[in-house]
This record gives sequence, structure tokens and C-alpha cells, in this order.
Amino acid sequence: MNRYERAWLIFAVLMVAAFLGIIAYFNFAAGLKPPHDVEVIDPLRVSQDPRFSQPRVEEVEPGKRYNIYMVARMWSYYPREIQVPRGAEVRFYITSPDVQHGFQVVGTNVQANVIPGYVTVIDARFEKPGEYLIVCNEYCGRGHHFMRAKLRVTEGY
Ligand SMILES: [Cu+2]
Repeated sequence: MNRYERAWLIFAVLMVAAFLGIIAYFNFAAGLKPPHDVEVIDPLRVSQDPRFSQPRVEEVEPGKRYNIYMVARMWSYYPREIQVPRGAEVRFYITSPDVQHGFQVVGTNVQANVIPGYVTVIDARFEKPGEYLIVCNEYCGRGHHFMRAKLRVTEGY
């Protein structure tokens, strides 16, 4: 075998080994895996789910823990305004009955895709009181740019 041919063959085999090694490392050693325990929901029956038939802020532990059930649809969020006290543990449950939306609380690191058929769960804590704009950052049709809501973080409970 030509020595260049042999060198390239060895190089290619080493590259494949390196790529498989990287995948194996992140899977087994670092434990990074694609999400596998995501709740599914029939997008046509979103309004029959008690959490989403009445989108709302639920006070789990006053001043400390809140669940927020939200529906993202063309082209609004429900509820349109939500309020939580600063520093509380906030868990968002969001779903979409129509197309994919992008839930983003501007000025924070809260941002996630909302995909019909799934319940998106996001944990957050807002330390700075004030009003935050919630937008849709995934183009979802003609009224996409109207799709927004408001988060108010209050000084205390
Ligand atoms: Cu949208």
C-alpha cells in the first residue's frame, strides 16, 4: 500500500474514533442526553386539561413557590399578565394548541421552545423587581409580532 494512502487511512480511522469518543464521553461520563421525560399532550385537547383550560398563576407556597400555567397560541399568551414576588421559585408549564412558539422573558435567561404536543417546563427565579416583557421569538405567522405578555416581579410578598 502506498504510504500516503496508509497515512490517510490511519488518519480517517483516528478521526472516527475521536468523534465516537466525544459522543461516548458526553453520553456516559458527562450524562448529557436529549430530553426523554418530557410530558406529551394532545394539542387538540389542551383546553380540556384543567391546567390549561384556565391558564393562571398558582400559589403553591405563598411568597415562595409558584406554578404558572400558560398557553401560547397564535398570537397571544394566556394569561396576558402574570405576577410573582422577587426571589420566589417559579415553575412555568407552557403548551401550544397550534404551532411552535418561542417563549422568552426579555432581559433574563428564561427562554424555551413551546411545541404543540408537549408541555414545556421551565424553572426560574426573578431577583430584580420590575416589569418584564414576554415575547414570542419563533416566527408563528402573521400576528407573530403582536404575541406578548407581561411579567411583573413585585418587591415582596
Ligand atoms: Cu408565537
